[in-house]
Amino acid sequence: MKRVSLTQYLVEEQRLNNSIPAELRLLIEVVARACKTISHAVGKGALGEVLGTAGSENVQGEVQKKLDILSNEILLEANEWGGHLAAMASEEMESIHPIPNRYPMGEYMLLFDPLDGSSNIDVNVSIGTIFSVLKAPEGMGTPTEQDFLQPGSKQVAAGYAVYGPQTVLVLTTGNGVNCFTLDREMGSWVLTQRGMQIPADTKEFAINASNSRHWYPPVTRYVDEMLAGETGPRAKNFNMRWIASMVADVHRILNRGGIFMYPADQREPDKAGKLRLMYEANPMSFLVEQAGGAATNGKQRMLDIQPTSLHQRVAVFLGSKNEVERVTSYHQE
Ligand code: AHM
Ligand code: MG
Repeated sequence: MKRVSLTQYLVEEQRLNNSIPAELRLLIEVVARACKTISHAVGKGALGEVLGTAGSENVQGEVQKKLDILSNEILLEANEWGGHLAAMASEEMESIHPIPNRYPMGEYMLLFDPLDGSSNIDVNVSIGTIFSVLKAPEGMGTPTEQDFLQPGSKQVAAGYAVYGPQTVLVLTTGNGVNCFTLDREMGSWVLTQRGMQIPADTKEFAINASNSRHWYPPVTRYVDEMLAGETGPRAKNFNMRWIASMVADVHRILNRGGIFMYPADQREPDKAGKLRLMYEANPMSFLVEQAGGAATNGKQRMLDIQPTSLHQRVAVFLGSKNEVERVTSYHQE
């Protein structure tokens, strides 16, 4: 089989569809290279003295793991010098990170969750990096948080890496979804799946069921109906999977379908869910839509939401189209 590298894919995609200008290609290659470095650090585990907590908290009040901080630094350093970016933002940093003056400023803005699935780091379960790329608004001066607050439909690229039994990179630039596998001996990303598609129907769902007593009625109804199985209103049996790393759950769904949910619940009525809109829900929703699936917050299309702050949270329903539409319609009834 002829191997197509990430670079070759990006160059040919630009030639065919004019969708990946040189600066965006550089950006994607730099992010992919950083993911390679993170994958290497993750793979060392205890031998690299990278496990455990760092003794600090991020802006969301969550304990930071050593690898959270290391991954954040790897992505920042990799992306500062190339001249392709105006600013970055991350789950692990309260405010945005403008490109230092000593480097030229580019027209893109990069957001990331450097290491998603933090609770799985120390137990050797798949974790990953999620990223989202926006364009700087026309005429932007010194970048501010406000410049990042664009709806997900404005993303020009999005992707994630999974650090699991294999390290993979899943990418969209708005023209379908492709998967690259890291060849660990060669150190290169090789195209292994073209045009990933999520089937519209599924028998698999993912939700943290330990929160069920706090759910709002539409979510309870939807999950109860699935749990009722063959003799219930859905007249079929469903299976449940929950990895607690969004990257790994979404990767399963892109490969064989399913629905992933992280709803808002009644514990803290003011909190719109757990996951973050700008660097978790939006990039994943872009990928899912590009693969023929759907993504909402229960009420509206995820990618249409106008963000109001960098770290805002959002309820998430994404995956197989017919299931996402069903649970969204329950919220409207
Ligand atoms: P993180 O960004 O701090 O790792 O949190 C996000 C993760 C998601 O990957 C995952 O879907 C969810 O949190 C798991 O939540 P729970 O702890 O309720 O299982
Ligand atoms: Mg995360």
